[in-house]
Amino acid sequence: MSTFNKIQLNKIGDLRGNLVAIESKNSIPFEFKRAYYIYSLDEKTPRGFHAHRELKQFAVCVSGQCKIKMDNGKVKETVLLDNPAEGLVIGPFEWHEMFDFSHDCVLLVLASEHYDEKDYIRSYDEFLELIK
Ligand code: T46
Repeated sequence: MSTFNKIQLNKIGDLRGNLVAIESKNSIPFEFKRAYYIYSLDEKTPRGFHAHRELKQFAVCVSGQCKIKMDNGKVKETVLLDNPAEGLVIGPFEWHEMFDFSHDCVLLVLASEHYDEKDYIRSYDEFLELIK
């Protein structure tokens, strides 16, 4: 049983292939205002290294795979994302680091708010202070 919230999405498959739909507040537990994706990633160059103050996000590897190290200040867990029909909720005050990207990795992220750099906590020491 994981501390962090992995969600299985409904995969609709037929002879033509698969389709996965993600509905705001239905497939995932929040409304999203923004989508972004990261790709052409270097296997040896991790990303992330921050937490958010308010932002809720849902990350799904729509191609390839990667790992996300999750840390809520009490529990640290590495989550493998390797299935386009499964994603991970990244909540506020969850420090996250993405790494071990496959060459074909495309990580799609749905976010509850528009981009706001002020929402980022980019210092791990500050993160630990804030969650006390
Ligand atoms: C997160 C993880 C999973 C924008 O201009 N708009 C955007 O919507 C985003 C997400 C980023 N940016 C700019 C900010 C930076 O200048 O793109 C540049 C790269 O962003 P960052 O270094 O934060 O990228 P990652 O991959 O470390 O983190 C991203 C998200 O920023 C972050 O919210 O949780 O993916």
